Amino acid sequence: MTANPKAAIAERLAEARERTLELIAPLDDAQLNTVFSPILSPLAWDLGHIANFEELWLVQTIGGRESMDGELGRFYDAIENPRKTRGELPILRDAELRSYMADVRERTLEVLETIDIAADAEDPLLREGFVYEMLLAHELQHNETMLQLLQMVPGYESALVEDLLALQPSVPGPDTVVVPAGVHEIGAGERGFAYDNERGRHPVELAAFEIDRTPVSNGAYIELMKDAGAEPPLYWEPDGDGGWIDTARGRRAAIDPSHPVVHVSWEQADAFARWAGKRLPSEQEWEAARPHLDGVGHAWEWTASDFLAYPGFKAFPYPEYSEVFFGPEHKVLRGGSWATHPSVARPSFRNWDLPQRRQIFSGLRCARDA
Ligand code: AVJ
Ligand code: FE
Repeated sequence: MTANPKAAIAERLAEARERTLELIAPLDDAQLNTVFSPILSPLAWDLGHIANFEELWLVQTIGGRESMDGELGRFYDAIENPRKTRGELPILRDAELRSYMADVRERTLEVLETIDIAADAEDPLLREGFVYEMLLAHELQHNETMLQLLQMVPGYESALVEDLLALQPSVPGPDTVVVPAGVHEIGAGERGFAYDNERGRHPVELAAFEIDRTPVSNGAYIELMKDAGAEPPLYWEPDGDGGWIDTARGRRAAIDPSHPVVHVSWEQADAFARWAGKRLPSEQEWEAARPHLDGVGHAWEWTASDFLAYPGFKAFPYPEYSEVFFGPEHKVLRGGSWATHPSVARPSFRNWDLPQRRQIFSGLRCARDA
């Protein structure tokens, strides 16, 4: 790290890009262009979208420059183009894609030299370097989306993925912590980077509750399958011997019963909690209990909460990040997974998805009224 804030930003942008490129290094162009699932984009779309988002915010909006190709933005608009249509779009591919990514980055660094990112900068996009933090978070979040897709790529092997998976904790459970009734401050404070949906920080009164110290393990989930006939997580297949194996990335790997379960839907998570005589925590309970919890950051944890605006919500800097997704159709996930870069997973960070989705690295932890 360096003391010069602009050099520090440039360095972090470079690190995020290195991670992006490391993830795709084992793949050829044909694999980057392949649609593996209707609910995920081809990797080439994520790459072009990462660069186009950067061009839009750091070059056009902040730098006041014209777009390099007026048409491109349309194909990389996530709202206009549902994931299942992204394979047919005339997106950038192969060498053209790589040079667009590099050209945008060159312009980004030129613009960075000309602007004022002081803590009290007049433009809220620049204050405390907000728009750069947003860009970094965006690329790193898309790294996780890419890792979701990479689970579907047969033969994909990466030292980075192996290293991250090797950090999976054992989650012995069920050890619980009681959080007494009281008022808890929920959401991100005024200072520091956060998305609009994490603000404003507000008090929430919670009844006393008990919550597991660790997320649910594979072994515990297997008990639910045996006892209640529950569906397996995504990528699990029978091993032919009454047990289960993990087929993600086309392997046939043993399932470690002590690791947190992932790739379960909200319905599966909710069913587990009820089977265990418990329930899913609300996202407010999760955040209030966060200082006491182990195993955070290895699986996203489904909560009982719908993805809704906090009191006083104001869309910033664009309504398509959060606001258009508010409503009862999306459930909130908290925590972070092995595929989440640690800088993304603040205690106030809110993830969301449709309850039936399992391609995300989603597990759960149980709670109950105390
Ligand atoms: C917060 C993971 C639900 O992928 O839809 C990426 C993150 N938003 N680009 C998503 C996001 C815009 C978002 N999630
Ligand atoms: Fe995006």
